[in-house]
Amino acid sequence: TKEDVKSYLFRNAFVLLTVTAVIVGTILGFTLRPYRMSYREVKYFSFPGELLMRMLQMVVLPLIISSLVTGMAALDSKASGKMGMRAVVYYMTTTIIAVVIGIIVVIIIHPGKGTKENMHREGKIVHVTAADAFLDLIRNMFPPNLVEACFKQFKTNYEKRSFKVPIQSNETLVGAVINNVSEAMETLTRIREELVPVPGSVNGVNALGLVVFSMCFGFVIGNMKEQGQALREFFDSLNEAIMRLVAVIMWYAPLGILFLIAGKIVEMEDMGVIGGQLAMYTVTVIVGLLIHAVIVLPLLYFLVTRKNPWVFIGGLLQALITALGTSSSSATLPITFKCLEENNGVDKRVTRFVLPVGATINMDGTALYEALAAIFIAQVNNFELNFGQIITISITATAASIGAAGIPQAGLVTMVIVLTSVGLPTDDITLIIAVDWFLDRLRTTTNVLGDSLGAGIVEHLSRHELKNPDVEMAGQYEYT
Ligand code: DAS
Repeated sequence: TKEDVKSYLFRNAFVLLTVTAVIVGTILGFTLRPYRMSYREVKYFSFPGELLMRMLQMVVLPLIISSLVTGMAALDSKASGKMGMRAVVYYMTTTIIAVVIGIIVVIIIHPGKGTKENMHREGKIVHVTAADAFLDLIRNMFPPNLVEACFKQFKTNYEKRSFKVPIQSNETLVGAVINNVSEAMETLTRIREELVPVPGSVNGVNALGLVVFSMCFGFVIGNMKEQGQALREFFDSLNEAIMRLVAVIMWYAPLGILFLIAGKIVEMEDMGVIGGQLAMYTVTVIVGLLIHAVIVLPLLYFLVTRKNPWVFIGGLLQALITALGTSSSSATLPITFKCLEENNGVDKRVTRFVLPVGATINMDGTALYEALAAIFIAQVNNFELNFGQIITISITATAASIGAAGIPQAGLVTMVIVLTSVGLPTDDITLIIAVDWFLDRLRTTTNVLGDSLGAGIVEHLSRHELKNPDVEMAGQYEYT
């Protein structure tokens, strides 16, 4: 009946609006492309998209902190330990499967046939050693200053010298604004390009450190009986308030996504530079990601839960499209929360606990891409990899995906770790930069899918603990 159609449309309004946004954005982008907008015009044009990014980034930090603290506090240590173990096992298994798929497809398709001499290069690469990057990752788990950890942190190269962009850039900006605004903008872009985000960071913020702190803090206040009550209530209510803000942002999201996509299409390079090997490389990455996202992950979900994975994935559509539009799994996190909790009815005790961690460390798409790209670079260098080196690539690709921040093209930065581990030339990353913005969107979508299906799987495996909140969960804490 008409009423049914109406209620169906309303229930699916978000998804419909978002899908429409993608279609309209794509058409708009291609229509405006021939006009060859200047850098500034593109910036103006994609302004609504930039606003969406900023809104999502605005809520993501308090969301990560409040959901992890309440998530940990709501579970007793036995339940949280079990759930944590399951999540870690899921993350490791799926990441390793992703790496193996990446390696198999790149060896079978062999996109790097021929030499690299005729290939196009773009940009410059910052040199980092794997050991330094790894130590930085561990270091970041323990931020010496929590307030500072919430600020943007960048490093020139993984040396001691670390400084915050806002101060530096404002100085440059204020000085230059008087003379010429556009010169200032250029300086700003240049400064940004010379910087490398800290590993494990979200939008340059040390998210990994905050994740570790929030989990420990939540664990402690969960065990504090009456004394912890005020803090538990505070973080619970903070979390609720943030989620309400997210609900408002969701209504704006389709418009933002429309302009993010249209803006990217308008400004992207001409496809002319994408020669034979690069085109084959792109196809190889797409094939690998599709195998992982469309076959392996849904199958795993089905095998564990015996539920239809496609129904679950259908509920995630808005998060997946947001990932595609923003290229950032951390910016997508608020939407992922909404989709999982509201559309798929995943228990909040699970999402609050596993999603922030997943978004920070579990990146299947990135892991697959890191291994695949490294072997591609070996192929264009006619560099024969032995079995030991392939194993080394698998291990470093896994580490690099854990270390990669959930921000656009972070995987490209941590790629250096993989290449240096087997002695491949890091400058050859410039060979794949031309297509990376596009592949980044696809791997980000895969990352978000992996985190979400993981939440579904962990919920299923933890159903016994979840069923009995009075016994298994910290009893003094009323969960809402
Ligand atoms: N784009 C990143 C993400 O948010 C990771 C990457 O660059 O691979 O998932």
